[in-house]
Amino acid sequence: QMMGPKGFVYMGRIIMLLFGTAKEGGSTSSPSQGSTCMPKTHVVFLKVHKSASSTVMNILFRFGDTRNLSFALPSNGATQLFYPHYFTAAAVQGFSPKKDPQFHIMCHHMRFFQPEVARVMPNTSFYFSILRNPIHLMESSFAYYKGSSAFAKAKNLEEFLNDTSKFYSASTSDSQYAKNLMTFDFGYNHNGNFSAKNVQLMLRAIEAQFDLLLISEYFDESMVLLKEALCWDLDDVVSFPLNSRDNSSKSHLSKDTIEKIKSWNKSDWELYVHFNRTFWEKIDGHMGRERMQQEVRALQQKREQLAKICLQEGGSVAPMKIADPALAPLQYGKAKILGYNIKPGLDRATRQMCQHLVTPELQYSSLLYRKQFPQKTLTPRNPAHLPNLYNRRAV
Ligand SMILES: *[C@@H]1O[C@H](CO)[C@@H](O)[C@H](O)[C@H]1NC(C)=O
Ligand SMILES: *[C@@H]1O[C@H](CO)[C@@H](O)[C@H](O)[C@H]1NC(C)=O
Ligand SMILES: *[C@@H]1O[C@H](CO)[C@@H](O)[C@H](O)[C@H]1NC(C)=O
Ligand SMILES: *[C@@H]1O[C@H](CO)[C@@H](O)[C@H](O)[C@H]1NC(C)=O
Ligand SMILES: *[C@@H]1O[C@H](CO)[C@@H](O)[C@H](O)[C@H]1NC(C)=O
Ligand SMILES: *[C@@H]1O[C@H](CO)[C@@H](O)[C@H](O)[C@H]1NC(C)=O
Ligand SMILES: CC(=O)N[C@H]1CO[C@H](CO)[C@@H](O)[C@@H]1O
Repeated sequence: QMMGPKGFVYMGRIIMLLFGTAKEGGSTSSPSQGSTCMPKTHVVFLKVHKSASSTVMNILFRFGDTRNLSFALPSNGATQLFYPHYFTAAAVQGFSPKKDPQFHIMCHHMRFFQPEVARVMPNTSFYFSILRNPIHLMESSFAYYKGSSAFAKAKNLEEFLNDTSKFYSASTSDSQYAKNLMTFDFGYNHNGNFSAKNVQLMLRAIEAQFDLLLISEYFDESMVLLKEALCWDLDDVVSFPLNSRDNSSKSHLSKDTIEKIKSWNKSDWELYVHFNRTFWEKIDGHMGRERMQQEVRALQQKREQLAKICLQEGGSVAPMKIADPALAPLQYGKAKILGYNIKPGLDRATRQMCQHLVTPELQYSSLLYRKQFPQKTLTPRNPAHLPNLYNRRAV
């Protein structure tokens, strides 16, 4: 089966959604040039692991922060929304079952479970996510989650893929990091039966629930498409890459390894190929490649200007070289995560703008938590006290 017994119920609800409240016309209903539209301020971002999603999260943080919008933040200052368990509304600080859904932006890591998300976010919310080529994703995941059960004993990704039965056990609670991570984050069984029919059902369900799927290999095009769909300005989606690795922890993969990843991550591969195709169809149908290219160039120019204004070294630097601890990203696994230094001597407003652009997600998340819940003492090291709903393994 594609899913466990409860997962089957989930699929039933998805089918209802498909024929019930499916999104009107996908998200192609974004503004065309000249027409007026209202910027969307209710947004659900499924933050898929290892897919440039930290950079997207920073864009959402800054958009909401400068407009004083409310975020669906993890309870007690936790860093994720009950991940790797299925998302539950009780994982959100300030959620009340008695009130109508009220938050503006939800963007922390979660394992997607639409019926619970709908309890927290208004029914007009815009749902989107970003996918990454599973070949790049798995290479990155191996470096970042080297300590996970499946990867810990393998010398390198080649060795792991050469004999997965030796290293991989579907029943470990962190097995998703080694197989079909995107499939898992979207709420499906990463060890499932990926028959053509099941994959089609999954794709249709995701299409019904999400307005837009972006592609991290085409990050700038993705940001242009996003601002069009949300009726935001290009300035709202300018960013510097966050949580990215230094080149020394990236490894070159052989052709053979690449083919093995495709078949090992069969479900993720099909997910990616499908939504990469619809991504380009959306560009062609909505704005055309020429206008897209113009907008991408404008976005890149804005990024370069900001780098000149903000960054002491003009770009990213190694973790050792980051002077301000408030701007130092979490170092994890074998990956060396790069960061930035802000130019000294900037005026207050510019300094704050620059700082927000390069503040790593954990620090920014804490800032937003303190802003939204000033009366609460933040205890980030304490595990959140949550009911044991959906507390099960994914097999
Ligand atoms: C956000 O809140 C702060 C503090 O209350 C206030 O000074 C600022 O004007 C608000 N900004 C917007 C855009 O509402
Ligand atoms: C959306 O939510 C609003 C306010 O909670 C409610 O009045 C409305 O009926 C809902 N619409 C749908 C289609 O569920
Ligand atoms: C992969 O397995 C083959 C056959 O078992 C072996 O000859 C080869 O050295 C292995 N390669 C790696 C990278 O472990
Ligand atoms: C996978 O699912 C298909 C139906 O979608 C079924 O025909 C097939 O037997 C299943 N395979 C396994 C190994 O369970
Ligand atoms: C890292 O690799 C990328 C792509 O190969 C390259 O463009 C970039 O210049 C490299 N960065 C450093 C600091 O070597
Ligand atoms: C993604 O789409 C682009 C544009 O059509 C294409 O060039 C590329 O090969 C596609 N990638 C994959 C993995 O399908
Ligand atoms: C290369 C490889 O190990 N592929 C595996 C991918 O996963 C399916 C089951 O989901 C296995 O049958 C393949 O052997």
